[in-house]
Amino acid sequence: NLSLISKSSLREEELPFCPETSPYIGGPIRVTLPENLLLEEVEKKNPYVSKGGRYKPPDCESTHKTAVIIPHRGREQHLKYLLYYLHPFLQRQQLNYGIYIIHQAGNFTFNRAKLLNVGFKEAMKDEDWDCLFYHDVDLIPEDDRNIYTCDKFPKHASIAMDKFGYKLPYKSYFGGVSALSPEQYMKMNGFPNNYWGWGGEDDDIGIRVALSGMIISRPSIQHGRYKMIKHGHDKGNEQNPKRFNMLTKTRRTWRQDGMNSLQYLLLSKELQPLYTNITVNIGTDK
Ligand code: UD2
Ligand code: MN
Repeated sequence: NLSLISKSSLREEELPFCPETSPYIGGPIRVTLPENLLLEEVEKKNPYVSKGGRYKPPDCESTHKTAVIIPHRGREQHLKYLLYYLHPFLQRQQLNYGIYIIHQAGNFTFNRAKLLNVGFKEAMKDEDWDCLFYHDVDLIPEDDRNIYTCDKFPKHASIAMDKFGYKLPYKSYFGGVSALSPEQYMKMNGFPNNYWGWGGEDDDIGIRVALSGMIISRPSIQHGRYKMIKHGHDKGNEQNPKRFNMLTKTRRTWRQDGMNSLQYLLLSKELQPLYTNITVNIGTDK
């Protein structure tokens, strides 16, 4: 029906921009982990989320387009809780957003930073995102004044985590949740591809920010609060013994290792109800 189509496209054009500060923001969030939570319940609670985990405010035109990139393997329970909190959180901020799970295929050693590079590349194929959040699967934001948009400089959002007593463990710390615009990301050649296993990649990323002439931006310590779901060490993500040595070389390696050297095999891309799942073969340590 033509008249209907033109009517609906007209309606979209007429939507006013969302206000600078969303009226739905409520401040602190009490995070609990309800037992027996089902993904279907999370779906029912988020009727405006469309296939692939995409959302736009229904009543105004958002001025922000944010993709959330989550590195993942074998943490389905954590993912369920994160989606349960993150969808309503982002909707209260009136963002145009999408959630991407970057799933490492196989049992080779995990590589968080390389998965994040894949997430950037694949998400940018879908949409001209103006901000990408790089998000551990087990970190739940505890205050929705922690706005998921980008700053003038790369942002480290998880400044206050329960596991570090709601304090920054050290000044250059960049782990957990961070946010960069595509321009900021490319300026530092993305993240390193060669950190296999646990640790070091977050510090390398922090060093890249400085080496590419930028500084770290952060929310306030009251707003950047996160709860980390308790967990042990994963099989396949053992501590990387090379990390200290590698970190002394970042200055020499960052221009060659990153987005400009990224290689992977995309195995599948599925539009799930609450997220886009990208399964990828990223190879293994040589
Ligand atoms: C810290 C940092 C994290 C990263 C890591 C070192 C915090 C809160 N986070 O996390 O950003 O720098 O140290 O590498 O301090 N993952 C899987 N499956 C696995 C292994 C990892 O999905 O088998 C993903 C998942 O999104 C997880 C993230 O990688 O949250 C980081 O791994 P972690 O949670 O085991 O490490 P953690 O808590 O020490
Ligand atoms: Mn963790």
